[in-house]
Amino acid sequence: MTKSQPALLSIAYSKEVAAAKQRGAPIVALESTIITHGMPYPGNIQMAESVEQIIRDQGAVPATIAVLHGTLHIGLEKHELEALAQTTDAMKVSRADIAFAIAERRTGATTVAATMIAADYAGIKVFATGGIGGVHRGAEESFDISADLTELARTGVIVVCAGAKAILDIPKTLEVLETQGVPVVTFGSTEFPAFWSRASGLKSPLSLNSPAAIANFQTTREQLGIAGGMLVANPVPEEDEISSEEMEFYIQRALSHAEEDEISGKSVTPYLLSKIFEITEGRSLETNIALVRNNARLAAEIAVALG
Ligand code: PSU
Ligand code: MN
Repeated sequence: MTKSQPALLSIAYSKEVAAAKQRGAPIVALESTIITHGMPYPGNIQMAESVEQIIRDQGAVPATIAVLHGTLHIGLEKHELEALAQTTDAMKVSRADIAFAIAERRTGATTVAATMIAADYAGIKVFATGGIGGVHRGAEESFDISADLTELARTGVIVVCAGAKAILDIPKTLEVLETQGVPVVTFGSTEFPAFWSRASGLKSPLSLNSPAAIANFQTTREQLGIAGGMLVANPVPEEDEISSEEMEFYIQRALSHAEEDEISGKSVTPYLLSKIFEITEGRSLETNIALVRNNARLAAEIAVALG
């Protein structure tokens, strides 16, 4: 066995993704941490299934990515997706530990960073999610900066999100992305969106108005030999948003709970999301599902435009 062929690496493509790869059809990657750690059951499975269908309706093929009992899955069969949505002990895996989950035969839900790694491995160029990880508020003390940001700098996948959550420090998140050379392109607006809200008060570094223009921009970067991904921010539809003033009130409450409960590290994002879900009596989840669906549509259009 040569050094470049690890003994245990086992990968499974779903039937649909394998067929799409064979005929060169556009594919959109989807993450799984949003399913296991981002939303409660059964809202999570409803979201995951409807998002996959939206991608099919646009003429692309969905590839939900996860590690199931040590096998890296690129695309999940329906029963696998359903089982994952009800798993309560999946690891949340990023660049640091996706290989650990495979080597130790564990089940791991992939974050944005780990999903990008798997998508790139499978030759998938576009990925849809809700929000990315970023620089947390108080990062000057905690050093809590998501590995999603450095992954965007190194791995050539277009990530479509609804901006960064206001539970993060959005100005610092944009600064780190700029330092890392990651283009941040807001679709159809000059303002960078804040996940549940269309407004963040911050100007987007770049803006484009069509999926074809986004595809063309990434292709041009590749032609220049610039490695790395691109962050596309797609504002939540107006009818689904929660205003930033209202959100700030909920976020402050969630943050003070997190401080009281001494939450740190990987648990911070899932904890804050579930607190906000409780505080808003489920409304934040409805907005979350609506924006992921909106992102899936745009990601599929970009994948189709890439050809
Ligand atoms: N944002 C969401 N829902 C999520 C996440 C982010 O709206 O579920 C997940 C994503 O998988 C993202 C991860 O990659 O949280 C970031 O976690 P961390 O901050 O620990 O890097
Ligand atoms: Mn973190």
